[in-house]
Amino acid sequence: MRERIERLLAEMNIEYFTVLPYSALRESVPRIIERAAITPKTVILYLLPYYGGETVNLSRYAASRDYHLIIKEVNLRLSSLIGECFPNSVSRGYGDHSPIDERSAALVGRLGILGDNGLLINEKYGSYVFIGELITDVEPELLEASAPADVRYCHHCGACKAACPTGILSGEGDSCLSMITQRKGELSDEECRLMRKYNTLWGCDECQRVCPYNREPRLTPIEFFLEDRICELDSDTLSGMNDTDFSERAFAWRGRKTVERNLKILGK
Ligand code: B12
Ligand code: SF4
Ligand code: SF4
Repeated sequence: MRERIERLLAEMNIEYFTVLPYSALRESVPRIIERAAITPKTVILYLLPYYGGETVNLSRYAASRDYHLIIKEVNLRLSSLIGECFPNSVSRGYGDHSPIDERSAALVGRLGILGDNGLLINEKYGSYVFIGELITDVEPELLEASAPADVRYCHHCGACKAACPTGILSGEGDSCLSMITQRKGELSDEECRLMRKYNTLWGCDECQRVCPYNREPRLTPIEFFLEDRICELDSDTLSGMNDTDFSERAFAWRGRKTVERNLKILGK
C-alpha cells in the first residue's frame, strides 16, 4: 500500500511523505476533527517544496497561487486512492487549517528537523516546504504506518534569533511580523515601521532567509509554484485582479481591505 501511495505522490513530484498513526500525534484543534464526522486512525502527511525564486515585497510562500489549492488537489487524489483500496473508508484532507500540529507530525514522521525558528527543515528543500495531510479511518497497519521517531533539532546557530524583526524568537517580543501583516484593523506606528523596514506586504521570511539550511534554496519541482507568480505587488496589480484571481492568492484570506491597507503603509 505504501508503494502505491509513493507512486501516486511521485506522479505529482512529491518526494517526502510519511504514514503515521493518528493517536501518536499532537491534536491542536480537536473541534476540527469532531466536525469532520470521522474516526481518525491514520495520517498520510507530505511536504510540498515551494521555493520558486526571489521575491520583493511578498514573502516567498505567497508569490504563487494559494498553496491551499494544490494541497486540495493532492488530498483529492490521495483520497480516491484510499477509497479505491478500502471502499467503506472515510478520509478528510487538510493543510494549514488542520486538527493536528503539522510541524510536530512531520518531525516525528522523520521528514525534517526542528529549527529554532519554529519551522520544519527538510534535508533537501530546507524550510521552504508546506505540509499537507490526509486523515483516514483506515487502520494504521493496513497503510503500513511507521512508529513515531524522536524529534531532531537544528544546530542552534542563532542567526534566526538575531535576524527576527520583532524579537519574538528570542523571547523579547510578543508578535511575529508575519502575523502583523495578516492582522485586520489598524496597525501601530511601530508595526508600520517594521513593515517598511523589511519591505514586506505579506508574511515574513527573515528567520528563513538567514538560516544556513536555506543557504542555496533548491527550486521546487512542483510546477504549480512556478506559474502565475507575483513577486512584487502594487496597487495597479491588485486593482487589475478580478475577484476570482484575488481569491486564489494566499494573501486574500483577510480580504482586499487588509491588502490595500498594507499597500498604503508601503506607499505602493
Ligand atoms: C497559526 C500559524 C501561524 C501563525 C503563528 C505561528 C506559530 N509559530 O505558531 C503565524 C501567522 C505567525 C504564522 C507564520 C508563519 N507560518 Co504558519 N502556521 C500556523 C498554523 C496554522 C498553526 C500553528 C500552531 O498551531 N501554532 C501554535 C503552536 C502549536 O505553536 P508552537 O508552540 O510554536 O509549535 C511548536 C510546538 O508545537 C513544539 N512542540 C511542542 N510540543 C511538542 C511535542 C512534539 C512531539 C513535537 C515534535 C513538537 C512540539 O514544536 C512546534 C514547532 O515549533 C500552522 C499549520 C498547522 N496546522 O500546524 C502553520 C504553519 C506552521 N505555518 C507555516 C508557514 C510557512 C509560516 C510562515 C513561514 C509564513 C511566512 N513566510 O510568513 C511564517 C513563519 C513564522 C514562524 N517562524 O513560525 C507552515 C510551516 C512549514 C514548515 N516548514 O514548518 C505551516 C505548517 C503551514 C503548512 N501547512 O505548511 N503561522
Ligand atoms: S517570521 Fe519574521 S517575525 Fe516571525 S519569527 Fe520569523 S523572523 Fe521573526
Ligand atoms: S538559523 Fe540557525 S538556529 Fe535558526 S533554525 Fe536555522 S540553524 Fe537553527
